Amino acid sequence: MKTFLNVQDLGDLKQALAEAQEIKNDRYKYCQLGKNKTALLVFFNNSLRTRLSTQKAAQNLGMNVIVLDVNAGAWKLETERGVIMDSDKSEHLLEAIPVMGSYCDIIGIRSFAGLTDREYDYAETVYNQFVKYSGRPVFAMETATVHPLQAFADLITIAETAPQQPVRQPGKPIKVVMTWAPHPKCLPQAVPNSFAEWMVAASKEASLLQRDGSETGIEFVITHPKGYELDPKFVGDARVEYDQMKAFEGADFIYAKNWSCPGVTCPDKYGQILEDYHNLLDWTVSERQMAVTNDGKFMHCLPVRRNMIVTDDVIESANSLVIPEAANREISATVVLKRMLLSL
Ligand code: AN0
Ligand code: CP
Repeated sequence: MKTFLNVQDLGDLKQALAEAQEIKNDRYKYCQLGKNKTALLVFFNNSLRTRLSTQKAAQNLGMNVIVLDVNAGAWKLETERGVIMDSDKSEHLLEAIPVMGSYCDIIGIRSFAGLTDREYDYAETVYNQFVKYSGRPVFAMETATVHPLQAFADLITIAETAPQQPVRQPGKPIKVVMTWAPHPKCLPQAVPNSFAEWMVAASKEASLLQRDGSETGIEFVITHPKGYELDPKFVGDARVEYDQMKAFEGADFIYAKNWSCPGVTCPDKYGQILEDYHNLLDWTVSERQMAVTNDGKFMHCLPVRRNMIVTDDVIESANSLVIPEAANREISATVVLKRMLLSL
């Protein structure tokens, strides 16, 4: 595996889940694979989970790890070609990338969307420059439009929790609902894009998960206020239900996330908040909505703002998966790095 951006990069999901289980059973099984290999993790944005879990994953595989916080001590980088560099940016990414590539074997990139120029963001300009100029395999640690390490960890979490969900009707697929929730800041669409992309791919496999001793598939539903429609490239033919309570009915998993306007149905509003969050606080996930689910589990990628996205009661309940979900980031990253090491 030379790149990791989209679900297709991982290939067969059943196989990927089996590899995740193998790593979970013994996370040091491939501790010789990365000997004398170096992972460089480049952060243009803040992180807690991605930084720690990816570093741990590389160490599980016996790799050396270098972490670079671009905004804390490196030269400020210009990312656009053609500009006269008379601002505070001392170095161009087009020199910095091959230099970084010369010190490592695999590169991870965290570079969020700017949320002003949709075309620039959705072309994955920064990530693709790393692919083109580093000469190394590159994986996304949340780029402008995707966060595949998160989505893979989410799939692992759902797969291992699904067998414990109560069965309402035998043969019924596991119902997974992704809900928009309020937030005071403009956030990227990377997490919901990837979660949708991965759930759509998972729902195409009729027998990916286990429940009640038999194999079952996924029914995926997205709910959000009008205007927050995600890019069809990621949501495909997924069902969108604008009535949040209706979407939650019978759900086995609730996946909450805020995102700013993706600019699909209103291109001039790309990256913006469409309506003051004070008017949309009934979208905050609370016991009121959870009551109509099938004893639904609550998921969020974290960091989460309590009592904006989700109430204290729901995130602290026995049905909250946020901590095991974050722990599975080490597993998803170990599988991805293992695959990349095997392709060197
Ligand atoms: C980021 C986002 O929404 O994309 C990172 C989530 C993993 N969240 C914030 O900036 C709060
Ligand atoms: N979920 C996630 O990627 O968290 P961080 O932003 O803390 O890495």
